[in-house]
Amino acid sequence: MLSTQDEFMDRGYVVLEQGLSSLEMMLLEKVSANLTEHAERLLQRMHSSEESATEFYRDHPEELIVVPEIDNALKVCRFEYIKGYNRSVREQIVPKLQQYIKQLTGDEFVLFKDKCNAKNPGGGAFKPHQDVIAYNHLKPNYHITVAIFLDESTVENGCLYFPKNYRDDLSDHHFPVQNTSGGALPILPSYEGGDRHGVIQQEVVNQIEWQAVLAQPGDVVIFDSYVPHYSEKNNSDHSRRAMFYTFNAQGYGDFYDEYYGMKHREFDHPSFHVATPTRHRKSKQ
Ligand SMILES: O=C(O)CCC(=O)C(=O)O
Repeated sequence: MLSTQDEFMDRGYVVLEQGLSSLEMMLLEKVSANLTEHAERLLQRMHSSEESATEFYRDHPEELIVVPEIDNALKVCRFEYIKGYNRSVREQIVPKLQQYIKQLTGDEFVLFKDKCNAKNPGGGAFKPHQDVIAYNHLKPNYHITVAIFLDESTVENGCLYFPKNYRDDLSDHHFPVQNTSGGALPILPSYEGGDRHGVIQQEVVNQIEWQAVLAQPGDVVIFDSYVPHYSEKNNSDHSRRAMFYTFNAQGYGDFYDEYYGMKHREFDHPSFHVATPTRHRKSKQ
């Protein structure tokens, strides 16, 4: 049987059941409730002033970033910049996640970005993608994300799907690789531009054996930025909220402020909307 570290290196992800305690989950529930309320107020404000998100964020570089659902400008699809906004996350949650990553990789990692996906009923399908495509404009070429589920994540409400082992499935191909601190990892062919920007090409998706990764509140899924993943729409009556904290190796430097500086200045940049069900200016919706 593989150790957790070997499983992570082999497959690109691991699940830590109940990786966060009930106290930590209570804290995150509180953060999520406060920030969701704030995010809803921001969407109302942009809607009633008819100010575009691009204009709003250019003028408010310290604000929580909110992205609405593709078919409803007032419904929060996700919010971001959680550490920038919330001290308890910064001081209590981020250090714990850093410890987990150190146990897996032996290295120190720093926070690169963070977000909470609301995954409302009827919304929120994410097409198969590699996260690294969205980060390629910045120096670190390897990232590790810790996904924390605030709600039970089921097939019905749109859980994540990961490959059993995509590198084995695709071993007959010679896709370009990037040399990273996690090894030589492939960049899979994806569509460029438009609404499918960053979505892995269908013939490659079809060659991968996918599995649903179910999770309870408090479970933690840790995955690198090369492992392909997707999720379906939420077909239940309740939201499936999950937070995603993405880190890069400290040796590359700390990019959190640069990443969110760019996001506040260039809200519509296609790199920030890879394979997501979100509304932005270049979307046809
Ligand atoms: O929240 C989800 O269902 C999927 C999230 C995801 O794949 C992403 O944000 O890259």
